[in-house]
Amino acid sequence: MRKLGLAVVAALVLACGARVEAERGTMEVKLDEFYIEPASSLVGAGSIDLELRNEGEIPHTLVVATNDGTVLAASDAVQPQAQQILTVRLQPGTYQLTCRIVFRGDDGLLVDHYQEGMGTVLTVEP
Ligand SMILES: [Cu+2]
Repeated sequence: MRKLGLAVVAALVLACGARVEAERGTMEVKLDEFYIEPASSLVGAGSIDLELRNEGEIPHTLVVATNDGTVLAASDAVQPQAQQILTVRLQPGTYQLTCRIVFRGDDGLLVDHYQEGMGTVLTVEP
């Protein structure tokens, strides 16, 4: 009976392990005016393909940076309704996901997507 119990536990661990690995490899990140919405704010360490999906009406970017400002990965401008893959390798810790589009409008006022709300924190666990 004890052996059977161990086998069941081992099977569950293997099944869960495979599922977690699959989820760690890819994550959708929605971009819109003016927010960044990752499918999860918590991912496992390693290489991850961020599937950027711009659901807004203006271009956006995604920059992945450490808390001291080191940029680890940055997308090109993602056009409205377009998608782009941004691959980044992450160690355990916390990272800033931001859109870095900044421009001065015709009225002379600065528009900074980050200041408008396009910033969120991604936590990476071992
Ligand atoms: Cu933006």
